[in-house]
Amino acid sequence: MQVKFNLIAVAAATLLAGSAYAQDLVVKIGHVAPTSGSIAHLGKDNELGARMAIEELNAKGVTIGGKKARFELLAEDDAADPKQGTAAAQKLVDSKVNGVIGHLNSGTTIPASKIYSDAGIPQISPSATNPRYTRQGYKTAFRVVADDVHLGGTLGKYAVTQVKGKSIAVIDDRTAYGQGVADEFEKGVKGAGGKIIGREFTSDKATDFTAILTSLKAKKPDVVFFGGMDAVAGPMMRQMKQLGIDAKFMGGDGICTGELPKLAAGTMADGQVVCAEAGGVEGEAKKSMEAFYAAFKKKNNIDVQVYAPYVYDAVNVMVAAMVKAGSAEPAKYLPELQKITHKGVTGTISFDNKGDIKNGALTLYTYKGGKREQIAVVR
Ligand code: ABU
Repeated sequence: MQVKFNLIAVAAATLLAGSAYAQDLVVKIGHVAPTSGSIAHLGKDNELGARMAIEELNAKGVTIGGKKARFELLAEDDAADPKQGTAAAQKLVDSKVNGVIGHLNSGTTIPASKIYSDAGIPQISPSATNPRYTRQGYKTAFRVVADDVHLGGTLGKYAVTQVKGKSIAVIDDRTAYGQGVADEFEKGVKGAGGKIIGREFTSDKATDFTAILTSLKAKKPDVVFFGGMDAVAGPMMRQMKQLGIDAKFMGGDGICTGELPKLAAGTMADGQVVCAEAGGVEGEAKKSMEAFYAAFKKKNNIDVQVYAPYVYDAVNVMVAAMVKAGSAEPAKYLPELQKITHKGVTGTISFDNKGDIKNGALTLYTYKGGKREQIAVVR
């Protein structure tokens, strides 16, 4: 009788142990970026930042509402294409993700944001800078970087007051990001009393810029600003050199990457490029950013391109809101995300009522010896 009782007790304990495991809370975090195509190196940078955050959270153990959380990353490739972006968003909604980090590009983030908003799923973009993203009235849309009004405006003023550009040319790639940041740059130049001597455009897939560069060359620019990504900026710089255009080259965060010198293939002079990352830290706070760069390199054997630390922070701020809410259900943790203050590796993150980061910073960079070199952090 006693033996039978013991067997029942063991079976019950085994079942209980099994059910305790079954009661672990599975939290699905979606991530979307272009991991194929010409800016796949940037998409992979973002995805690796998300993977680092997820692995660390699972290793340290996080409790949400009394349950041990197990985080899963559902990573999608949108190839920087708006149609693929909305398809990826719908796939994540159908998979019942608890939240989404992404997308990388403004041109994919903006159309995808309606899908997440309709499904009530919080979305944090770590890199899309077009202001429209957070100005559509969607309560689910957040971003952890400054926007193009701040970015383009600051660079425009800098081109006139610091670079001392007297005849400034502007080119954009006609994407939501490229055209938007170039428009803001123009406003910044004019606001500082500078002169735009020409405006041309290309596309995010173009490889030959001879016609537009030849047209601008005739106007003798001393600064060329490009609104677009590094994959186009690099070849553009090579062709500027071939055509003998001796001008400073400026751009936003899309060109401000570790890959730009390689893409420019030895045609970039020291100090020729001035660009800005839409975030940044200074003083004591730099230590955590530097520690992230080192940990990223150690883990992945490659350097950060630009936005991996912002993705890492975006995952962590979303999870911090879930912990505060005691729930990973979107409707329950969304109010906590709206009022959160989170100390991340990219600085302190809290959001205004549009979902934009409060007190966003910019970091101005140049390149020397093929390496990014910080000029200043500005707010
Ligand atoms: N912010 C630069 C790259 C992403 C984008 O806004 O399209």
